[in-house]
Amino acid sequence: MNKRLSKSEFKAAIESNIKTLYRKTIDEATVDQVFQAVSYAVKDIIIDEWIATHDEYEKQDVKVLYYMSMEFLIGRTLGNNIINIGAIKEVREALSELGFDLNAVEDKEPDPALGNGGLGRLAACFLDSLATLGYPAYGCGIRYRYGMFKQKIEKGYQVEVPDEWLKNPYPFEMKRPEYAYEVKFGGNVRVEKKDGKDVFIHENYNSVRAVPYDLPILGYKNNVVNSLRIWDAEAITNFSLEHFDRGEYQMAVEQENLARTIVEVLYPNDNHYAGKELRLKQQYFFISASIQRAIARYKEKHNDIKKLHEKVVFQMNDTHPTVAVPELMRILLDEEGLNWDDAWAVTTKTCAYTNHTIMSEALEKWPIDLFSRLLPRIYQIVEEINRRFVESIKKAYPGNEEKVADMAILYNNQVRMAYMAIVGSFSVNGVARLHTEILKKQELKDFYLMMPEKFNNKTNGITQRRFLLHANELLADWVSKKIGSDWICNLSAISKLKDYLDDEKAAMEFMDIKHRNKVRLAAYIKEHNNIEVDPDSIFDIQVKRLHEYKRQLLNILHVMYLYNKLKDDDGFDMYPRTFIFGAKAAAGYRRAKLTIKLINSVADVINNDSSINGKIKVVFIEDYKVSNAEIIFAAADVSEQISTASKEASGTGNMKFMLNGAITLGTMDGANVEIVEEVGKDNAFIFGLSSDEVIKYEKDGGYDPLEIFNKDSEIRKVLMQLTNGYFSAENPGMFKEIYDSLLYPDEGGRADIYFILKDFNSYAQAHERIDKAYQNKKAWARMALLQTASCGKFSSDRTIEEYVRDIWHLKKVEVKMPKNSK
Ligand code: GPV
Repeated sequence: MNKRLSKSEFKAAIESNIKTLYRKTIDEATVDQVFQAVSYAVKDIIIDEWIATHDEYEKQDVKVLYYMSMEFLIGRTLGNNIINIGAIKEVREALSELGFDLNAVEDKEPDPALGNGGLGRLAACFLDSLATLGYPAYGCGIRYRYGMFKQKIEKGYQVEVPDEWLKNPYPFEMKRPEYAYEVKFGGNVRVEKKDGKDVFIHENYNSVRAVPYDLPILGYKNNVVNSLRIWDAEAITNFSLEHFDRGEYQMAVEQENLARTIVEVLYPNDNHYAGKELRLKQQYFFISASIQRAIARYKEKHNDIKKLHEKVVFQMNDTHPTVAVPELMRILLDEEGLNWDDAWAVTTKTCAYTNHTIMSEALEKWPIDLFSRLLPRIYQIVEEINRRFVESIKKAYPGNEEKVADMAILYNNQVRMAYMAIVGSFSVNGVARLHTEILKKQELKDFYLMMPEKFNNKTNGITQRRFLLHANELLADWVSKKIGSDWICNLSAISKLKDYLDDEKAAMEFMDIKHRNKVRLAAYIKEHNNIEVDPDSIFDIQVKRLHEYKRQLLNILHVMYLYNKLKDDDGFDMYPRTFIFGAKAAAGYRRAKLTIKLINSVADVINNDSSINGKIKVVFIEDYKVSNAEIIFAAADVSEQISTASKEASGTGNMKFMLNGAITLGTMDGANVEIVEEVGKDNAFIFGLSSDEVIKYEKDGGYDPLEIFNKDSEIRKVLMQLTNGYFSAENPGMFKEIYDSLLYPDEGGRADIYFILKDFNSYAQAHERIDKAYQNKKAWARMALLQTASCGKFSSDRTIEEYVRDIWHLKKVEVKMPKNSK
């Protein structure tokens, strides 16, 4: 860090910004205004580094990664930016002398929520790591006017409220109108012969202008500033008199509408494909703009487009950006004049694909009529990609028509996006070892057999800079005091904490910090839920999107079971437990929303029953998001990672809890497997079916939840409470749907498809082990400290280094700042 502002320089900058932005003095300013003023002061420093970084990239003519994602769940950036420019002390003191508290100021930032959950947050962690490691990269995404909705809980029900994150100007973004591109939809394609060659002319289309906004992504104290480029849409036609005169009013209205709707809102679906036309428009919109820009940038310095892959790599975050494959082909064929084979060679050396799920309901399969109507030229190219691919299947498996049916990109009047992504990419990766193995052996077996060299694993990771350094200052300081601060940029160094495992004083300090973080969360809960929780109870937390496969239902059914035991069984006792939930349900996901209502109904009854002496409290934290997640992870004792084995591709919350010293209660699913490998199976609470067992039941049948229901009176009692109004006196039938789903076959002919009753007893036993373990304070402290000490592998820095080594082949860049530049 060469450039530093002193405390008094920050003070002066803040005061002067208040003056120019609001014509006020600092004593008249609101906290909101101070947030803006501080942000501009910080941005001013960032800009110099941003310029220097891009100058360096230019000078070294580096290879650039374009990380293409429909979602970037970056969360608030002011606090992180202050840390990363190394000015936390100066800014905090400057503000304090001006009469403001930095935390309160940070709280005024809207939480940019351009993502749903794990997939979007992973993209944000990756950007953080790329910048910190000094790799040239752009995030490419959409500037949704409304991000993930805000969740309100009213009478126990989720209510969605629009997220107006752009209501006030967002101080860190920069509009870059000089890099605007046109993106075309609809119309038709006319073929003309020109010099004996077919030329494809797209006509009668509607179009919008894609205009990028850049958000700075700061590396940690290294002067590197990459960009997250999010695209806004503007109308190309404006309502000029000319158009009225020419009768093009209709066209002008249409294009205005297209521009307005295309970036209006993030689809709030996680792990679910809804097949909406507007969603496909969003996909093509940001992909076309991003690729047009990437190619224009490449051509500023290079004239051989056939070597594009030497300087450019496109990573597709799940299948949502897969139109990148035919869009790149279109540009190479129609605009750069390459022949098919050359264009295909370039494309398949430039694109790479990450798979994030095996859930069949998440697989994108666009109806051909919709796809071809919206993207006629792109569809022609997809047809040709498919025709050639089908030929190669036939060559590899002569006479095997089944293979063609199983693998063709176009099948059953649908475009199978995952298959196009695989065929068009040089790399296909899963996000945890188990997940990648399932892809290779089951879901994508045919593709793996045909092109094994493409498949690889990249186990997910998280950034310790946000989820420990920023989220848990007390613990971060303590760790640095014990072992130095290497862990901030090299998380494997945190294993040095293992020297303290049997140091009782250290373990007690660790638990004391946990306690203080529990007090902080308890205060948050008191303020937001008006529920008193005891920081001495076990904080047992499940926060993540609400989805049946994640099994929040198993968790709350088990809470009901414990409550029954406390009421019915005089011999039963338990250590006080606070069960904390946080989860948004997709707006149209009825059963998920009903589960939220169930959790809140159970909470109402239990929290108000004084006969159980506060042994159980149930809290549903409203509006779970990145900013409150930071408070939640820091305060957890137990991390609930209880998905049906094989369903959670990786999970990343599991890693955030581990980093903060919470112990995993989980199934052998996703990255839990690797977490257990790091801490040892005696230092995790593992239960339930294995993924092989689940897959076998799914294939061969043989599981009947009614058998369990009939045999097990405790489970039966819990289930009956779903239909007898025990937790919903006002409407006894309210939870009947959930009851039915557990016992009776669905349209697919199976009941309890997430094996909740099957895993119930094993889950309950794991909870008993926790109850027992927690009562041995010393042993628990050791186990908790061991979690933090063992999480080195789960840094997104490690993940990024693996992507670089195996897929992206980027070169690290150093950015030096002239001394005292201003
Ligand atoms: I596909 N994931 C997500 O958050 N949204 C999606 O639409 C899809 C996947 C998640 C997986 O469910 C997690 O297991 C995984 O950790 C995460 O993506 C990041 O890879």
